[in-house]
Amino acid sequence: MRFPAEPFRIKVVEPIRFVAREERARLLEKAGLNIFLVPADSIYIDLLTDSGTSAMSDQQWAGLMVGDESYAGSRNFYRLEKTVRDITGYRHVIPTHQGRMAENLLFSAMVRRGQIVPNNCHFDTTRANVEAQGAEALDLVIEEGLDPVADHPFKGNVDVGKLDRLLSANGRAKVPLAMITVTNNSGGGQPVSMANVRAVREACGRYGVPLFLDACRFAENCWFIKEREPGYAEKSVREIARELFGLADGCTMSAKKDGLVNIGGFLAFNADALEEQVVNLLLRVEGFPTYGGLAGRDLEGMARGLGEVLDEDYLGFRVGQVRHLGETLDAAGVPSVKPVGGHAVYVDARRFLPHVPQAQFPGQVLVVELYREFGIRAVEVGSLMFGHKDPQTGQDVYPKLDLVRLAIPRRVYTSEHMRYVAESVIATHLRRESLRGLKLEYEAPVLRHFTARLREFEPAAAGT
Ligand code: P61
Repeated sequence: MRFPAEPFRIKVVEPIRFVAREERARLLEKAGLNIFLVPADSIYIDLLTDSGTSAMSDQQWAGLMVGDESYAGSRNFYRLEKTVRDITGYRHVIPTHQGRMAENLLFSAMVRRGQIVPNNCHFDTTRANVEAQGAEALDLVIEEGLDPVADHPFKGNVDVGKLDRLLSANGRAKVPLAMITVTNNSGGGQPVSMANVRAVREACGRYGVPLFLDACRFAENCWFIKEREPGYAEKSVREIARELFGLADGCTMSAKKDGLVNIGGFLAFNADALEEQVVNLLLRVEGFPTYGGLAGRDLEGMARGLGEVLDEDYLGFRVGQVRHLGETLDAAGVPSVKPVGGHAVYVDARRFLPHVPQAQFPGQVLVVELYREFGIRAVEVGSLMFGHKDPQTGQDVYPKLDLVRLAIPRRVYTSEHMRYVAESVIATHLRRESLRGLKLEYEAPVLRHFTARLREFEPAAAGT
């Protein structure tokens, strides 16, 4: 068997539409070749994100019916609190409507202007929330984590030498906390080893700096530890998770990933002093601490999802499904980030389309093609998302990599859907030389990829 088959059967179905190619081409044209502006019900397979797109189980849906919508003291909060305490060991559990609010609360309480917050790689919302405090968000992932072809079992690891130098040069006064993102989304969904988290813990401990996990994909990370790290094969993922969280002082969580819900998150930690500050802010911006911006039913769905995500049959299937897609593409010569991460396959668009210069957005070329020809939505993580003008020189600056992320929602698509995706990407690869670059027609001053409008170069101008 290539990987375990789906450990669930389908009780409810949601029809998806395969609209005609001419209609897809028209929608793309109308959207200025920006896939964010194409209506979702005209997409056949949507791999834009694995965030908030999970299918809930029958038990989770049943849980919604026992939602207690009391303003204060909802029973669903106590269930969530117990679940999170059991998994993490942290005393204080503050629900939030999603991950970025947990980040906002944490950094508002702990980070001041001029300070530095290290991480393996900050996700964009994490970076934005650190910077909103006037602080610097510093990425310290190991060298291999920046190299798409380097083979390393834990490419999400922090460079502990660099961290140690940062801490010894600056101390706690300048570094109010350190973070580790598990798995490292910005680096390709790559896991972090237990040994690395322990080494970071020790470094932080020497300088009295608290350590927090960005735990969105903690269960997938723990599955990789079980598979790859010596000494963990016989431990349960739940035990591994407990050990992982035990090395940190707290975590932020977007439950839209490994909470298996469509909305929800939390901030959890041990420090009593932090609780007061966080709750005071929460009351002003999010809600009472026993609901944190969510309905009671959402808290119940999250509590149940956090239990289900630790099921090892589920995790074996989940990580296996993503890996199988990556390996199928690899076997056909499609260049991608290796090894395959936990939640997504990242196609390397610069190597896929070497004739399209970065100034002509090779990742977006591939995204447009996958939708127009096959009804698949992927997302560009490259020149369109991160390219910008240098304010000093006025020159265009491009990121090192132009990637196309195929993020796989949890429990949503079958292996047949994945086969269709693989065949579509491979077919596109076979005719890659016919694909042309794109030109930017409109860009907003910030986060331009969400609203940008582009057009194709005319054949005669291609490659110029
Ligand atoms: C995603 F383009 N991720 O991967 P929230 N930490 C980490 C995340 O992956 C993450 C959050 C914190 C998304 C959704 C997304 O500009 C974007 O619950 C490691 O979304 O607030 C989210 O969690 C934030 C995609 C978010 C984006 C913002 O697709």
